[in-house]
Parts: sequence; C-alpha cells; structure tokens
Amino acid sequence: MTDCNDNNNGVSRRHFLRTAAIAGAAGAAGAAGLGGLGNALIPTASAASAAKGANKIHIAPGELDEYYGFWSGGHSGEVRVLGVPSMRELMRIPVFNTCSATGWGITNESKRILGESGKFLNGDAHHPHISMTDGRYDGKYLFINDKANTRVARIRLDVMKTDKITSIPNVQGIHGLRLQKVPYTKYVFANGEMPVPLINDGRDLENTENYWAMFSALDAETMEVAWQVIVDGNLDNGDADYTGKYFASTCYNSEKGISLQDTMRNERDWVVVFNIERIEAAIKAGKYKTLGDSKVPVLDGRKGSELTAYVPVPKNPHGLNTSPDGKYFIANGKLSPTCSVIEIGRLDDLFAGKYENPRDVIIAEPELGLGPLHTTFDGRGNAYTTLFIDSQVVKWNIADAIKAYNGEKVNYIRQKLDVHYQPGHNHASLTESRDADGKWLVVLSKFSKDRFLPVGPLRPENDQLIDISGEEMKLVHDGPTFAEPHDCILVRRDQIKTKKVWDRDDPFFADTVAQAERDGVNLMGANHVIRDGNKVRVYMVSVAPQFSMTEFKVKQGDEVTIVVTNLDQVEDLTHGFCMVNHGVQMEVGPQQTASVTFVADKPGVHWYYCNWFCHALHMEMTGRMLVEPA
Ligand code: RUQ
Ligand code: CUA
Ligand code: CA
Repeated sequence: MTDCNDNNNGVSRRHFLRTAAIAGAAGAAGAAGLGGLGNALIPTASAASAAKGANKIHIAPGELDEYYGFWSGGHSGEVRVLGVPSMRELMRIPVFNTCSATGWGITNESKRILGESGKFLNGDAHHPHISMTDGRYDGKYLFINDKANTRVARIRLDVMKTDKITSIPNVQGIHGLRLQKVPYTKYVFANGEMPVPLINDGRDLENTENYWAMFSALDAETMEVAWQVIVDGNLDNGDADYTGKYFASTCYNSEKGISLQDTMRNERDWVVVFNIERIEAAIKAGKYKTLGDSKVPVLDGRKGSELTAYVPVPKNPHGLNTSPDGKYFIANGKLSPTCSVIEIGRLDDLFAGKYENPRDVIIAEPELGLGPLHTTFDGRGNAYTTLFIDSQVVKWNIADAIKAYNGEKVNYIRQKLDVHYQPGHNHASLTESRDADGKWLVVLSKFSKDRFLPVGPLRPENDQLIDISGEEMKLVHDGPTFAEPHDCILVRRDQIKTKKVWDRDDPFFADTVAQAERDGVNLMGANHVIRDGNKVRVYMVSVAPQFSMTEFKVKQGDEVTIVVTNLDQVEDLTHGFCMVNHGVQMEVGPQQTASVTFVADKPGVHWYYCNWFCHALHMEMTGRMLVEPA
C-alpha cells in the first residue's frame, strides 16, 4: 500500500507487479492454506495460476456479458447496472436522488412515486436485492434501502425504473434490507438501525433507556409496511432463510450506547432471530399496538418475547449471510476476528426452549483475520469473507470450520487474497439464491489509493472482480466507482427480461393518461392546449426529428404542464424535452408518455428542444413557448 499524493503511481504500480510475480511462484503455498502470510502472497492473474475452469474475462466489442450486476449507489442515492464480467456500466437508475438526464425528481411521474419524501434531494442506497420465487431470482423487482431518509424503494426490472418508494414510520435509518426467499418474496425485511423514543415527538429526549430500534416487514406488492417488531439493542444487517420461517439480524449496539466507546463496551453483542410464523400469528390475534399517527401494527420482540431469540456473538458483528444450501446463518465479527456459524436446523429447538444456552445453535466460530464484514458463497461449500483491516478476502471451508470447532485438527482457511483496499461487501454470482454458481466474486473495496490516476483529494472506490471458478481465487479486474456502492448483486442474464419499448398501458404513466382522458385528449393524436383556470396542459407527440407542436402560447404566471408522447416505436429511440431557463428536462422513451409541470413566470420567447440525440436533425427538434405578459 503506497501513499501517493505525488505523481509516483508508475513506481507503486511497478512495485505491485514485482510483488505479483513473486506471488506467482508462491501461489501453491497460498492455495495450501497458509493464508496468514499476507502481502507476500498475491496470486494475481499470473501464468502459474492459470488453473483449469478459468472464466473468460474479456468480453469483446459486440459480445454480451453473462451476468447483470446491480450496484447500490450509496450516498449518490441511485442504482447502477453493470455487465459482468466486463464490469461495463450499462445504466443508472435514479432512486433517491434527482437526475438531470431522465428528469427523475422533476417529472410528474417521478414526483408521484417519490411522494412527500420527494422534498429530500439526497439518499443513501446500500442494499440491492432481487425478488425470489422458491429461493431463485425471479427477475421481477429489485428492492433497496435508503439509510439517509428512512425509505425503501422498489425498481421494476422490466423497465429498470423505480416504481414505489415507502417512508418507514417509527424508526430511523433503514440499514439492513433483505427479502423473503421462500416460498416467494412476500415480505421485504428492513432493519431500523438507530434507536429512538417509541413516540419521537420531543416528549422524551434524554432518556436513552427509552430508545428502541425496530424490524419492519413491507408487503412486496403493495409496498405498505405490514408490521414492525421492537427489539433490544439495534439492528444492522440481516438475511432470511430458505424455509420462510426465520430472519436473522446482527446487533452491534447491545449496549444502546450513544458514543463510539459505549457501543464497544460489551465483549458480545448478538444476532436476533425473528420467528416469522409466530409474528404473523400474533398480528392475526391482534396482539399489537400502534404508535402515534402511524397505523402500522407494532409487536414487542424484546428479550423474553416468544417472537424472537437472542444469540450472543462476539463484539460488534456486521454482515449476516445465509449459505445457499440453506443450512447456516453466518454473522461476521467486525471487532472480533471470527465469524459465527448458526445452524438454521437448530432454530426450531431454540424457539421450543430446548437449549439452555442460546449459543448452542452456533456450530462453528472460525478465526479468519482482522475486521470480517461480509461473507459470500460459491455453492461448493466455501465461504468468502472480507477482512476490512487486513485488506483481504479469505476463502474458507464451512465443513472444515465445523470440524475445527469440534476439536478436529483441520485447516479451514483455503486462501487469503489481497484486495485494494479495505473491502466492505463482497458478492459471488447468484450467491443469495439456491443457484449460487461459484464463478465470479466482486469485492467492493472502499479505498483505491494508488490503483488509478489521481483525481484530487476525492478518490474513486475500487470494485475488484475475482475469478473463483477454480481452486484458487484470481484477481482479474479493477473497477473504479464513484461514491459509494455498498453492495451489489449478480444475476444471470436470462433471469432478467426487459422491455424494448414501453407498453402504452404501462402503470408508470397511467395517471398522466387518465388526466388526458379527463381532458378528452387522444395522447397518440393531434396537439391540444387545455386551459383550466391558470393551469394549462399542453399535449404533443414526438416523432424523430420533430415535436408535433412547434409553438404554443400561455400567459405569465400560468402553471404549465407539458405532456409528450413519443410515437416512435423504434428500439432505442428516446427523445428528451428541455424548456430552456426553466429547470425542466425529461426523458421520453419509445411509446412512453412523460410530463412535467412548471410556472411560466417570465414573459417572452422561450425555446424548448429535444435533448436526447435522436436523429441527424436532432439539433433542429425545437419549438417555442410564447409567454404573454400578465
Ligand atoms: S453495510 S460494509 Cu451498509 Cu452493507 Cu457493510
Ligand atoms: Cu428527438 Cu433529439
Ligand atoms: Ca457492541
């Protein structure tokens, strides 16, 4: 690791290459499991490690990737779509942010979806997850949390647009977000991270004993909050099992501390396991209350409740991941060098009160290295855990870790691979489903330091691609990313079915179509200017390279709504609409209707133009709004 504020990148890169060459010779030792050797063993794509079964890395121009990758955009608030293994960025999906290009946050269609929370211009998107049927990605929706403004959003994968956003009441900061896997994604599970007073209206500010965190379940179809459960401590990351019965979540703040020191006081925090069947039964039996103005049913899942079980695990755990064989919940130790392996098959007995010590459900606690944050799986019995402090990914074998916990002398560490630098999440292809195929591993490194040309004090992060198809992990690609993907998910390309052009009856713009019907306007037809008091609705169509309407007249102070329907049926033929000097801009895809509302507050001539390159005469695709002085 080189500090490089000056222009010494070439030097540090050469140094790195030299190290890699040494590592090539030592590669066999790395594979044999002498993982603790650290920096001396960097088995990059050297000739010595070109094992059989290696994946094809290079996707030639015109070829298509095998996987879709969906990256959260962190505090950029968006979601990014990449092709994997090329790591080429294919698309950005605005979610909690505003988008100048598409008009997300500007158009009426997006404002309806953003609702009241549209007043926030920021978001913090962490955990993208794809809906499942029987433990397999069904390609219908992608869900993502907003830690910054306590929201959960849904993206329709057929059009790759956000279609619902829900603000979660009674909690602050949605962090962990995961989906029910079996029998299908009925619930979206969302962890409220920061404890707050139950009714947080200022009546009780200081008494931190009365701060509580809550677990929320949203109905995946309606996106309404179905129920919430109060817990002890707080909630970080979680995952669901493959029976549909349990959800487990880490807590790093069992102390309910409000300072950093406080949150590190206990040697052990815990994993809380939610019993979904019992929670549903309690809701049915009406054993809930509601809080303040919220109508969401709230259950008490604090210690002693039959709805939850608290399993102590070492210090400030972070990630929690279910193995794709459905057998284990694995909690990552963060301040402890260990991961705790919980056998899901023992949870029935735990809830039946058959264990005196809840830690009896833990069947392994392997020591892996410093700062374990997240674990992912290859479907062949191996786990891959990021070590933030060591800047490594450790590959370890779960069955061997269980043997070692039972006193057998086995080495469960398969390999440690340096990554660059300080990895947070990692994610193997199809790893959250039964189809985990052990081909690719993406490691989201939080620091890039000397890996790229310097771009000033703010650096990109580095998403590294690792081939895990063979015995040995091989680093094959560095991918700089802008602030700040937390997590990603890789899906086989045949699991996603996208539309080429919009359907005219798509719900995305149904409200706008309904308004046109009320105005007696055929959206596919001629131009209309409808005056309704000082509200003016202007309907036009687009066919490359022209808007059907090249001028319209309004009065100063009118509230103007522009509705553009793109009649082009050609794949990839998107138009735009920009009203100069009015902050108005939007995307209008083939067969889409899009609308935007603004006040015509300046008398005079105002040009509008198409801002999506659509034709040789794209520059000429313009019109004028004539605003008469009041
Ligand atoms: S968290 S670096 Cu928001 Cu997923 Cu672990
Ligand atoms: Cu239409 Cu450019
Ligand atoms: Ca703690």
